[in-house]
Amino acid sequence: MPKVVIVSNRLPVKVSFENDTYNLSASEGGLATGLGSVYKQGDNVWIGWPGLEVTDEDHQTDITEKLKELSLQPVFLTQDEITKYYEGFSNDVLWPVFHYYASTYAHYHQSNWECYQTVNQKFCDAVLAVIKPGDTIWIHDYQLMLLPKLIRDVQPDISIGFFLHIPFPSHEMFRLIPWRADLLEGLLGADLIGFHTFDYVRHFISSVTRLLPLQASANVITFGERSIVAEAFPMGIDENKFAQMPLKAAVKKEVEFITDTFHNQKLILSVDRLDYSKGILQRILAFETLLDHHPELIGKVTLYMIVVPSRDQVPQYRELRDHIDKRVGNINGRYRTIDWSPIQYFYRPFPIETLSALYSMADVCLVNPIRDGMNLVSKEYVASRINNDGVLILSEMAGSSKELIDAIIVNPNNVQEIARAIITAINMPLAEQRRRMAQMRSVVAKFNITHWVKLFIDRLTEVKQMQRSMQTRHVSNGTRQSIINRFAKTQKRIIFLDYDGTLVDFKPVVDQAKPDSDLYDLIDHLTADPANEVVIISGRKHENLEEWFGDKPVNMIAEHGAWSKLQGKHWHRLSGLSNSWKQEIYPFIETYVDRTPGTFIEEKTYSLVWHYRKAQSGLGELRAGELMNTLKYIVSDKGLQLLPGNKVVEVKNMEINKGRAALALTEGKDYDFIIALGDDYTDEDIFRSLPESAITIKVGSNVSAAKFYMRNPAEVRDMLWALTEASNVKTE
Ligand code: GDG
Repeated sequence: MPKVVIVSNRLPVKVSFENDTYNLSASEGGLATGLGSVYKQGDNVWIGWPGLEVTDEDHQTDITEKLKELSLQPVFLTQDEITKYYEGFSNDVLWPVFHYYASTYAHYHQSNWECYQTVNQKFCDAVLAVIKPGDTIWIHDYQLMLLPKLIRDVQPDISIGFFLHIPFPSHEMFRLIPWRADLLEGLLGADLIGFHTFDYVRHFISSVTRLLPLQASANVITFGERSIVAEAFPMGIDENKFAQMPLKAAVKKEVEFITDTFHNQKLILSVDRLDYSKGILQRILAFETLLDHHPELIGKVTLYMIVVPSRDQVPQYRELRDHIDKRVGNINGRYRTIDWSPIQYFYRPFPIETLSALYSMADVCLVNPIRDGMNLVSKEYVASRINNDGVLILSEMAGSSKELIDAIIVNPNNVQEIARAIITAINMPLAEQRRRMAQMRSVVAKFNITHWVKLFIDRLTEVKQMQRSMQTRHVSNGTRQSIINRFAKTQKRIIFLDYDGTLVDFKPVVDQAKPDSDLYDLIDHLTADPANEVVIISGRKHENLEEWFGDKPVNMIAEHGAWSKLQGKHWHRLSGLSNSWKQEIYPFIETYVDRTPGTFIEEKTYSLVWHYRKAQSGLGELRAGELMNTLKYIVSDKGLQLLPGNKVVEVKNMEINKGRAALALTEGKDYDFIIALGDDYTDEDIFRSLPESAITIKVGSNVSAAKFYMRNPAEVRDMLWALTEASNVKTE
């Protein structure tokens, strides 16, 4: 039975050591709850660090055994590894860079990077020790970015998913990291890479295509033989748990106590881990601004601020804590009255019951991170509002702001705006609160943690199936041999060969893609067999094909079918076509040439082509999209067709079509072997028009109507050479 292995830096468990014995208790985080339905089943397991250093081997064995009962498996780390891999690299490079704090907080030390590699390898060893072919691995977060590739190198077919819980920054930020390519390659070991928002997906794909020699089509990255999907999976919470908590006696008791303490006051709640990305200082400043400008609120509003200790051995975090202490002290000192303090500040964790009581009764929840991958606190507040009242103020920099659009959305750097949002929130009419909260509650209820887990796992299965179906369609040795056998048995064959991208690789300059001597040799061998009729079918100009293949015994179809030349005859132009439209369209395309350095127009008899291969990466694609949009309307009533190609946009007469041209050559002839190879959008017409018995092969991994696919021109040539050998045997 195949199993699922979850891997994260920390195991969802608290381990404490008392009276020479280890006590374990499960930690109740949202992720642990959501994944509970996965890792507690059958042989499934969750691998990670138990959260403390254990050097004694007997103790390690003891912990391992106890964890096993909980379906958990430890990776033990030394203090040195924790300092370098976790604090030094994960939290001192990846965390600040991914939260846009590169210049203030990132420190790039080679030894920390080396340790990050070593520890990722340690996790890899632990995973490899338990997995079998057919299993699924789901890796979590930025501490383990190298792990997908490390596993893939040993288990090439295994199914691997990766989810990043923090933002993926713009390429401009990400590229600052000295080891950026290794990190991307590490992630690309996965089959499915998940992020909280679509923006992070975009940033990731643009980093991949700019920093690595790889291409992506929409959200699919082609990496060697694998198609890797990057997608947004906004993480949810255990909504039901938060909706049920306020009904519990313990929580009701807490609510009573808090109500007694803060009666007649508007309570503003904030809950965060201590971190510079959470906007804690900005929040205090906004609250101070509020009191400065609205003295009528003195004594009537309280900021209840919970900060959960985190990483406070690290100097930057200690500094932040000191700063918070000081500012809170200042404000409380300035405004405090005998029975009121403006800020109730707690630097410690609270039991979930207290948290729930606060969520369920706070008039306002203020969530204003400077950057936050998702932010679960905002969703927990919403889920706890079972009466549909209360107001959420939410930073536009939190991933959750993409879903909780009925919150009051603020820019966390705009202290004045936050202060104004607090005023709006405390004065918001109940009906308005209910309208907004009901909307947000339905979003949080639907996209809960169970939904998130299911969506991710289902998509991972789909991606794997897609990869496998590509693999079965790949012309492997077996398929190749059966094509050759069929070829050898036949007497009247026609072979359609597209040129660019099929017989030769794409070159930066159009005219550089001239045939080489190996290709000429190959054509000579193919045409030496009288049973073979070879057709070069291309979008190139007929002058081009004539220059290259004019003296070869081949048929030629140029400009996608506008021109054709049968072996030994003259070039013939498709009749009844007009190209007067070119005068009108040319100036449109020319404006794109003027605006986009490195691009040019190629003019053919019945088409105009805008080439952008040498344009700045990204800009060319952007302009191509614009150009397509502009031309879409202009061409529709002119009988023209728009073709997006490999770094080109082409406009041509609709009547011209490679499929029709191919059909014209095959119709009424009794070929017993038809094969067509092509890489382009336009070759799809050939694949579709040929009879069912034809062998159609797409070069490249995009979706295609072809029956099979090959990876590149080298594979194509290899197979054609094999065919010539088969026919040599026959003609001897
Ligand atoms: C990372 C990303 C992303 C807080 N105080 C107490 C307490 N908590 C719980 C909350 C919430 C969790 O901690 C905090 O989650 P966040 O999402 O707000 O933030 P990070 O810890 O930074 O998490 C973040 C997340 O990963 C998931 O992908 O959303 O963007 O940075 O669940 O309830 N729980 C208890 N007492 C407390 O005092 N019991």
